[in-house]
Amino acid sequence: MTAVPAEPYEFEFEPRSCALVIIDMQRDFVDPGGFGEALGNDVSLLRRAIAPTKKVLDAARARGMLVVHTREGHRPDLSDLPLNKKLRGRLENGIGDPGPMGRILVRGEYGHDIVDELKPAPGEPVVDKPGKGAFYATDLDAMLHNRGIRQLVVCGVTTEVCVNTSVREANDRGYDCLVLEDCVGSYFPEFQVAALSMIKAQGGIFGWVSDSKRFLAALAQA
Ligand code: TIU
Repeated sequence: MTAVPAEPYEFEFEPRSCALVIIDMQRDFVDPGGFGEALGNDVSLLRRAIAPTKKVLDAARARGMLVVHTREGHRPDLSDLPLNKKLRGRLENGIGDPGPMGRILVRGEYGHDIVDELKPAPGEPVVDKPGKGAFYATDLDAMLHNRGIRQLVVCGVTTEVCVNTSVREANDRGYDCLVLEDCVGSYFPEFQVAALSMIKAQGGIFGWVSDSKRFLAALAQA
């Protein structure tokens, strides 16, 4: 057992029962010229999570931790795209439509895939999810359960949407979550702060918050 300094108190974990989960680091959200930027967002606020997440990814791989990647997106026939999600935002070019990097958030398209810097290694599971939460309509829970995973270290985007939703889903399923604040990003600086505060408030109501430096130092001791 090793302990990561964190808020609201130290996060104790064992690497063999802890997985690194990287949420939706997809070109459409993160890359200049993608869907996220086309919606008027400043993607640099998300891109700054890439370098620290890469360090955590390399360390987790070296330590033999389970690494899981998620991608938000839909089948090419859009049969798993609910009408409310399709219509939301009244976008001229929304999910399923042609976008700057292929059909927006459609599986198999260039923009839907994970950025080169964080490309999944052979053997690392990639969970394709139709919703914001990583557990909704996916086999993530079975995958973690079958490998004896009880705790998650969470990186990815966006902090208040898919990261927060996934952490809440994980918490209700019995997983402890540690969110690394420099490895998650939001298009809205105020949401970054609020979303992390919501996780660690009330004694860690949804989980713990630390950063890559503190996690890497603890992992090196484990
Ligand atoms: N992955 C994820 O967070 N999906 C989103 O749609 N996020 C937004 O912040 N829009």
